[in-house]
Amino acid sequence: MKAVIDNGLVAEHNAKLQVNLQADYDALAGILARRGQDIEKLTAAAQSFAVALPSWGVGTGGTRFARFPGKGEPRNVFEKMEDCGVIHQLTRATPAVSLHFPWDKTDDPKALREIANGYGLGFDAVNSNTFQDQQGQEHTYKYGSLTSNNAATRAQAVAHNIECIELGQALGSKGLTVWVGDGANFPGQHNLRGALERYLDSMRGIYAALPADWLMYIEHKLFEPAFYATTIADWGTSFACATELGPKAKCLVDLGHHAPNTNIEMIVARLAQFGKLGGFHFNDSKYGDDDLDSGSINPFQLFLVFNELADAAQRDGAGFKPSYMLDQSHNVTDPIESLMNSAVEVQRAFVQAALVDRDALKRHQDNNDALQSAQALKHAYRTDVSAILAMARVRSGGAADPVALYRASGYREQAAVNRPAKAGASSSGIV
Ligand code: LRH
Ligand code: MN
Ligand code: MN
Repeated sequence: MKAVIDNGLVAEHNAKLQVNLQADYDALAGILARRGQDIEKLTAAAQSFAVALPSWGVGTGGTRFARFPGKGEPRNVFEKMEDCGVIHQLTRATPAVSLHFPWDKTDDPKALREIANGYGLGFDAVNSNTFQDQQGQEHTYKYGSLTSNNAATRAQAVAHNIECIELGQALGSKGLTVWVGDGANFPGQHNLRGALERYLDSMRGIYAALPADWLMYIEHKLFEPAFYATTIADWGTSFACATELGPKAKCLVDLGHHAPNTNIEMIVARLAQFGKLGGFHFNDSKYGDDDLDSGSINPFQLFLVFNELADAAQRDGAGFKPSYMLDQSHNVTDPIESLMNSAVEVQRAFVQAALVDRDALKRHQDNNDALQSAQALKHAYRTDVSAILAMARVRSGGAADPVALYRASGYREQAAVNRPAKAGASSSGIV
């Protein structure tokens, strides 16, 4: 694997932290042993954990109001791979990238695949984009794409999704995520049932083009840009459509796409129960689709989601493999730092959920002991597993403290020199 940051620096950094890390790790090993848990198993599990990076997350995102570009932002998909390479090199938890077309479109997918592979990166699901008009496009999406009442607009949106599948195939991707912002801003603007019928009709066309070993992920979102009625607003609609389309269609849960206080872990449990949980876009939020860093606002919710995932994995075995992806927008932090931290926070929730004593929990539930049931979860959640995460990284060749090493490496300062800003450029494609 090609090292973006000098491996000598990584070794030096880890050596400096080694004594303290080992002491913390040994102390935690003792605490866990008293609970009958083997730290080595947990560390191995942490090493096997992976969450994909959003290509659009390595540039500053911006809001509807402004974008304040950072220094040394990637200017094309190849530079995005380099930044993703740093994140994976230091965290060893992000071995895949989720691309977004046409933002990441390249004439040379072979070269992109080779460069990404060189950094130890593969490709998770590719994302289509029919929520913006693209240059030179014949029909506008102003009034909808896959749900448009204009047949030619729908055909154009279907063709774009099929092109995404073809691009993804050339890159070794195995899934297509379809999110549409289609909907209405006014009661009566469109026929609620008619819009969903047109959506399904369009999606059938895309589904028919899916290769045998591909999945299609339907991503729901409560609102925005449609503020009255979004066509695929909730998991119920997503589930109904995935069921209608067939076994290769599954539901994707973006944590930020729900009303505040929604019980997202229950949605996860429901989708898993009926075999339709396809994957995640991890992020965090306080109010809406805030796209804040994973675990930055409500880490307990993230843990509870992983608690359901651990339960589903226990019930359903190796066949249960939802796709884990980050989907965040970074406005006030260095995107590389945010993505490293977020990957570690998601990995933390995964390890904490693995700590839950499932037999004890079952016993408490069977005894209707609500207090002890809740404590069984809290006990796992309150355990500081930082030493496990750091040891997993070090053993896999990453950094004990990724953000500290990244800052010390001077990568961003060098990127600022190598990648002079283009006036008006938008690295994510979000304008
Ligand atoms: C929509 C969304 C979807 C898009 C991404 C840029 O809010 O979550 O996943 O593809 O943001
Ligand atoms: Mn998303
Ligand atoms: Mn979103």
